[in-house]
Amino acid sequence: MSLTRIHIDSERIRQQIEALAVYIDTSKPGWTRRPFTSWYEQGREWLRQRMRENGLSVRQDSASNLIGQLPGSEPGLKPIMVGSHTDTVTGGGRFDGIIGVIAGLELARVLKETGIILRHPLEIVDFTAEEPSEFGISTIGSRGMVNQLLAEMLLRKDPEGLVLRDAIQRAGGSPDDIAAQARRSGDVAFYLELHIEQGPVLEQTGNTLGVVTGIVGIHRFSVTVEGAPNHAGTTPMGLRADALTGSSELVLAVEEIASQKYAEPVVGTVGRLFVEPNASNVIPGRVVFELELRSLNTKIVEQAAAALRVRATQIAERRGLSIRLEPLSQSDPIRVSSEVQSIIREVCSAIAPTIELPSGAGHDANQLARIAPIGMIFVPSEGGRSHCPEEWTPYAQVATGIEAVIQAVLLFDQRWDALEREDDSNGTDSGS
Ligand code: HGY
Ligand code: MN
Ligand code: MN
Repeated sequence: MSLTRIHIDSERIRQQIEALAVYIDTSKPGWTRRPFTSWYEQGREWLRQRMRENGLSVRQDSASNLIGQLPGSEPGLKPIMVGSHTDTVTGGGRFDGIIGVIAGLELARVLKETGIILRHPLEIVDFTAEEPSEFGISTIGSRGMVNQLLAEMLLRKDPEGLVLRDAIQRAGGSPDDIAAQARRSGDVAFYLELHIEQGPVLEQTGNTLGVVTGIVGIHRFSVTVEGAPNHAGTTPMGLRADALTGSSELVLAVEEIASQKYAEPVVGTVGRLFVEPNASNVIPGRVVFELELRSLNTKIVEQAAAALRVRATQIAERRGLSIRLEPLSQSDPIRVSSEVQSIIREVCSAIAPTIELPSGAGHDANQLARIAPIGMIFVPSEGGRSHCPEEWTPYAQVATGIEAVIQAVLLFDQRWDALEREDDSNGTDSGS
């Protein structure tokens, strides 16, 4: 495919990423901008101004997603949506999610400067709270947009007692309207997200762009292990019901079970754990931790989760503990349709060395796939690192990814009707 190239100034990209990167909680390591915090709101105010400067009209929807809009030349068409998230994990980096939103700003800037008017309306979205939040739920804004933010979830509290629905209200949403205002299947013509790979494949294969073929589903659980708190000095080893050693055995079981051979890869992680009473001379009486399992195939995740439940029962019986695994949140794996992949591949391979690959990270695209065809484009992560201060992508590679997004939107805008007839629409894969 011959493309009229669009030059994206990597210096401007650097300035925008670095400008947003100042709105962080400097008491935490790396770049930390947790959702529903003052730093997050300051970052969103910066984003509102950039959206307006680039000719977008700005609003927030009922789930508090920040949306910049442009009308299309054929208003009857549904919008093309480009977005991602600007919240980070604690101790995260400057690129995860952020470059997908910056790509949307650049697209709006190019349209404004060239005078190109797309056939479809355009929406640039900063989805609220994509990362696992203090409420135990990730992709809060995109779940809300597609009516997957259930009543039970809205009533969840964070450790300080803040209720999620109130957090959404404070952030500019209107939780009571989420269900009524949710987007339904067909309300969005196409969703495209630029993201860092957060893994090693692009770098190790010498590619600059990745055409995402699928996105893992994530099942997260809260595990509560209860034993008997007791004196660390006077309680003989054989008479203990130690909640932490029992938890440690189960954490190692997550690693063991996820490392077994399955038809498709599985990963399992425990990244967050609380010990009570957390004192050096008290045998831990209670431990609460969060565990997550991921795969492109739901049935395999369910198989691994079932094996973990069996192991938890065995550990509980042997150690005189009670162990509860409670579902926290779940996202379905996504297969990107072959038609979407081929258009993205056509664009990317005309711009830079390109490879197809699945995403081991979850994204807002997992939720948007419930109502629209989705596509994702990756750029490399240096050393495959992410969710840490070492997260790094050369600005020139970010600029290449942004050009790929802009070129892909221009192409989808022209070819969309053919795509709409496409039977092979992507769907959530329930692990067939
Ligand atoms: O956890 C994830 O996969 C994503 O970075 N939120
Ligand atoms: Mn992330
Ligand atoms: Mn992300």
